[in-house]
Amino acid sequence: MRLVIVSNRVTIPDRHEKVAAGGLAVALREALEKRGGLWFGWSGDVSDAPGGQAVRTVQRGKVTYAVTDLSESERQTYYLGFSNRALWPNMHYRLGLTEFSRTDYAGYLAVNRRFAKALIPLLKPDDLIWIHDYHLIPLAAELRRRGVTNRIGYFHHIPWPPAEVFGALPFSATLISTMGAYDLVGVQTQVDVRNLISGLVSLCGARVEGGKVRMGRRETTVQAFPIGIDVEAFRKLAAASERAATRPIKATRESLGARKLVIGVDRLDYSKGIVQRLEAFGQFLRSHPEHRGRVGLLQIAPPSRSDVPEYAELDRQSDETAGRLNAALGEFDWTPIRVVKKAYSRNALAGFYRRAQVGLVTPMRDGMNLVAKEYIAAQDPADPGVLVLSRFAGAAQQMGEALIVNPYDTHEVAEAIRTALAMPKSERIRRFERLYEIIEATDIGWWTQCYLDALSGIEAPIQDNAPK
Ligand code: ADQ
Repeated sequence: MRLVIVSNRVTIPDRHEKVAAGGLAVALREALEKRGGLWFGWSGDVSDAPGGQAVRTVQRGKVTYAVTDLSESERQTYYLGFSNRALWPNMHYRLGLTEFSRTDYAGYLAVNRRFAKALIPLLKPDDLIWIHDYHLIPLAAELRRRGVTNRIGYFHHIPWPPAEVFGALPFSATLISTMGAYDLVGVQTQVDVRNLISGLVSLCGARVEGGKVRMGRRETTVQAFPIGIDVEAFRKLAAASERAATRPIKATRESLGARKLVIGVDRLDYSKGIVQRLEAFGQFLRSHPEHRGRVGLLQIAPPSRSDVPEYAELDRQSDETAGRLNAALGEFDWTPIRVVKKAYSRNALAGFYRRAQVGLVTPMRDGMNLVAKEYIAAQDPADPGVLVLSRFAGAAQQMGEALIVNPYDTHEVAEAIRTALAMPKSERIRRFERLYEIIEATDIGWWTQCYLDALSGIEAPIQDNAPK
């Protein structure tokens, strides 16, 4: 069976690309290359020219990339609007930040319709179709409506909130009912499974039978598939960084000297708890002044979605918080917090993680959080650092040997930093070994394989009766 992947953004690999960018994109590309396949989605470009939204295809080996531009109004409504100002905050349990507009919702549905129409001519009868993430929830229903009977799976990368929270979103019942068009819905954790199923039951009257959700004549399996990383590749990158003389790694080594390093790496997003984390680090330095001058926090946070006002506000807030804490606590020869708003290569990131005694991963809510896994993969097994992890990251379900914290409790996070810095080597090694074992056993290859086995093992779907 050929694999067809659909995701909001598609990056066509450079013909001469040597070093993989890592993570999900690479894993999916590998799965496609193995079987041969098609990857469809937005090119990332905006075009209002006539014909600008036509589908362009590019062949790379056994993989066909098919991309379309968005119009400016589609970008505003589908992408920035409904996906990122309504669904994203709602699904991260942030009702106060959820901005709903009917125009945005109509744009979201229209892009899903347009994607379905554009994809159909490219499909073959036994293609296995795998759709990714919240931008494209109604896509399978649009495909079914047009007669597509292939197996279709969906993977939801972000949390699925409780029915009470999701139900606050206008049209939530209509939107969640479109899940019934999938044969398999994958989410990150058992909590997400429970929330999604209870949403399906309470918002659109689905019945649960033998572990499957039944809506009309169609059955959908909802299952957790915790996403992983390429542990082995990341471990090698990190080990190589010890010898590497690349500028960022060398300069970090020199500028830190004997000082200890606490590291945070996130897209600049309010779900990641960056401002709260800076405050917790300030609290740690206030409560434990003996650490002043001896440890620093490096927060790497490249801006994302800067066109969304809530993100611009967060950018301002994190600058303000870091500036205020540095002014209050810094010394002429020591800056406690460095915020760097840049994307770094995988090599450089791996080197930073390895150099850091503490990995501070404290999202307010996160589907999984790959940084937690990258931090562990990058450690020196003979002298590993300690992961401080929010209980609200999906990763906490698997990584109980981290120091688990509530990111809303500044004091608790501050104390966890202190505990991590003081932890004896034997305990660090014990915790690290358990964590490494878990992330290795559930790496990205395992994840892709489990998902695709489950999707292809499911009986052929019943003829179309997807919810309209
Ligand atoms: P994200 O919200 O993007 O992903 P995360 O899982 O942490 O969050 O992945 C971020 C990735 O970006 C990591 O691989 C990290 O190394 C990289 N990155 C972050 N800052 C960087 C920088 N400055 N330079 C270079 N790389 C950087 C969504 C969900 C998550 C879920 C993933 C995968 O929100 O919960 O784990 O999808 O399903």
